[in-house]
Amino acid sequence: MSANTFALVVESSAKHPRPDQQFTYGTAGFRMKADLLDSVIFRVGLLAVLRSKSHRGKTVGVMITASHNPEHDNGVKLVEPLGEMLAQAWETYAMDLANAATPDALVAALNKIIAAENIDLAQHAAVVVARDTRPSGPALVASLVDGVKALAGVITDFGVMTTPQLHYVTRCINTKGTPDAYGEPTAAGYYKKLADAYLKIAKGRKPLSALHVDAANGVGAPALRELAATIGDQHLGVVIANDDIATRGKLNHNCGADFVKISQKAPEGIDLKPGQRWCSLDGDADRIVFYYADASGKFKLLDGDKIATLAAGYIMSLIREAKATHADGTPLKVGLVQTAYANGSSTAYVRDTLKVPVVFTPTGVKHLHHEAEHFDVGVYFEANGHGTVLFSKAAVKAFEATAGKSESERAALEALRTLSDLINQTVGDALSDMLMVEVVLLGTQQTLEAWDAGYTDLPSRQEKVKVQNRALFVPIKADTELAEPAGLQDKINEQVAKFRKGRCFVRPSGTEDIVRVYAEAETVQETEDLAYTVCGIVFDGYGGVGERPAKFKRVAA
Ligand code: 16G
Ligand code: MG
Repeated sequence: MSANTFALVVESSAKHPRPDQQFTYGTAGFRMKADLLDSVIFRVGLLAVLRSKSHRGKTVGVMITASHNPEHDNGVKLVEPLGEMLAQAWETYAMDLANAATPDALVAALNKIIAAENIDLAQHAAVVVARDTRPSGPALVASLVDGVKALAGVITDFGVMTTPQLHYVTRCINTKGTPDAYGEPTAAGYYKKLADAYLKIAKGRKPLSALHVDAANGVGAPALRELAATIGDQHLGVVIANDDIATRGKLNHNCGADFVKISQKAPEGIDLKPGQRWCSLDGDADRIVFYYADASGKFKLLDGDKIATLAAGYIMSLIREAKATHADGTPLKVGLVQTAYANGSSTAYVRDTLKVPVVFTPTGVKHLHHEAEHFDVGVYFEANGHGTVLFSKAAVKAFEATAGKSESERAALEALRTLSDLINQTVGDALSDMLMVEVVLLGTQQTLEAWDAGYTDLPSRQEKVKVQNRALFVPIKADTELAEPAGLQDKINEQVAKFRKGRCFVRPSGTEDIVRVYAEAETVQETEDLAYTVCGIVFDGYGGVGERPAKFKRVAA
């Protein structure tokens, strides 16, 4: 293609100059300080048009968010037509475009994608975009619009939405009018779909006590308010805390799912009383964790692992009750997908008590999602609270085709059908997961304490170490070990062997310029010792930068 075809691209890209910076499409897309993102997002607009054309004009989604990260960060990720994360090969294209240093290089990168993917430039292209509540969002949407228009794509701006809502509308648009129609492609359609499914199960049941929701001062606050209004307060009592999206600096600040999970304490400024039920969303409402204070006032966390076991246990019991099988009588395959961050106790509970097979993948939703698709009912959750339950076409068919011989069989089948509507099939969704948990607890009239009693978490600890070059750390075996730097894994193993129930791994973050250290052991003290010892080993021997945190331990040579 001649440079002429791209005259508008070259002209527009001059308005979005590229800073001298290397950009990486990581675990969750491009993510960094918002003021570095203008050129990247313009170029993501170009890429989104090409992706749509390569899907023969199907609509591609773009979400502008930095999730649980600080308010001054922002980010962007692309969503495939059925709501999945961007295909891996296209991540490379995204980086080629973002890092092209001159107009000529940009045109060359575009031509390379067009040739490799055999794209017909005359093909129509459609893109939808939404953003979270970050102040930098509107300007970045404008950059994206410029990019989409520079390649003559059509763009629809859905304004402020949660990340899962953007995934939902993308799938709805592309399935509208087909047998796989997913719903109305609007925010209202999303609330109605969830509310209808929830009410089918909740109506006629004794409501639980109010659920207090920390909305991280983000988009989850207005979204939950809409959802709760659509459901009606006689069937779901929610009390929303941290719902200030107007005041700068509050988003995710000392609150939200990530803060609660990492610091293992309640958000600051809330009054957590024994007997209350609490949960926290993250800044774009695709993660959720629950918690409560026990009788002595001690903070107790119910993280993604606990949600996964609750869901898997409940769905297994429904399948048994419904006697649902494939048409040929073979049982439905239920499985659970976890990452290295899953608490060891949860894995043991799933395998030994629930008797559900467990599969491990590297960190990052796309890996878990993909693996969960191999089951009829694939439950996947990261410990951080991101996850969902996927139902295969065959499973949905089984729920529909099975007649049900008794009242209880029919009720279980109806519950399974409803769950497949209630649970977001595109991506982990805090609001959908919240309703899923409520439905399970309603069905069994369980308190958070009773839910928590299934198994006891081993103490765990997550730490960060700032290093010169995190790319030197090469994880293998689903992030549980390091292939490089040479020798480091042996040193970690040597430490782990000293602790009862010790487990520890180091991996480079895909979203921040650090490496992460995870440790668990029999006691809190041992867990901290193990974590800080390994942090010290990494910092001292493998390029630690900045001030050495005093808590990091030194190992005698
Ligand atoms: C992103 C991922 C999440 C992963 C986390 C790891 C999505 C939607 N989210 O938040 O799955 O756990 O990154 O972050 O893909 P890290 O690489 O910085 O530890
Ligand atoms: Mg998030």
